[in-house]
Amino acid sequence: MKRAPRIAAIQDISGFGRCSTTVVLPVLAAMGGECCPLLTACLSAHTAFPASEKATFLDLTGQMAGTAAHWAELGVTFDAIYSGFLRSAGQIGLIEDFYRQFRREGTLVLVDPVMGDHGKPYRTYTPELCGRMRDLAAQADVITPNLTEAALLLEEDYADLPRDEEGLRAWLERLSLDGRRSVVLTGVSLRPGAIGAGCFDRATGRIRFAMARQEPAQFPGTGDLFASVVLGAMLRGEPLETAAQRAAEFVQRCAAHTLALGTPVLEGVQFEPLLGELMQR
Ligand code: PXL
Repeated sequence: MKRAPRIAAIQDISGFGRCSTTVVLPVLAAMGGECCPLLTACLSAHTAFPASEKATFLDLTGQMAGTAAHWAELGVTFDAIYSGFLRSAGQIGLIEDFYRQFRREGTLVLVDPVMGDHGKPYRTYTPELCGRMRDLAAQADVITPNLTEAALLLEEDYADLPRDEEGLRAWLERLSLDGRRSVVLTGVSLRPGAIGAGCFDRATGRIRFAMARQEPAQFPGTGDLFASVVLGAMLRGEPLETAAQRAAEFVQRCAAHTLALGTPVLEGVQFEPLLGELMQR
């Protein structure tokens, strides 16, 4: 019996706006993965939309331990455990419990330390929650921070962000915790017109940059898209830098396609018609 790589995806579901589960699940499925959502919350839409009293948020923290217990009873095993946007320190404790229950030799643990963007933490990310995210990320095999999140993980000022390759290499080394975890640092640009990721691969100790053409807009949910493609590719056996290159190019093509169609930026990228590019024939 050979089954598809199985992923526990610890994410919220935001009904409108293309992020978290509505991105992670289709992308991993297209790449041949079986995605099992362990839902943290149910929202009407992602939080980048303007605040509205009509926005709904249902906290599902109370379901998480019971879901894990049922999965354990069913004898479910996972090839990867992937977490993203989180709401509370309590959820992080539950993920640590989940690692204790389900992490085995060879389980790939990816923490996307979603905490902020453009130099600022998201409004729900308190210093305490950022500290706990740092603890969680310390247990990961791979992390996929953007530059804002890297600064928060390193407790550096965003104003002191490295601007050149040498400085980025130093941050990548530090983010690797002495080579213990792989790092895909997103939103990195080494020259005008190109953007992508700096990668530290703990398997080789090497740093490489995976770049693609920069499109003139930034869409919500592209961090989730990037991390999901990286994970899907790694579960197919691709090395980290190949996985990151695939992700950088896919996100660029989704952004270009969406810009050509002209839909609102807050609705995220129209990745759906391009999912076929991720499939292996
Ligand atoms: O893309 C990360 C993310 C996930 N889930 C929710 C969000 C965001 C980013 O803003 O609001 C609810």
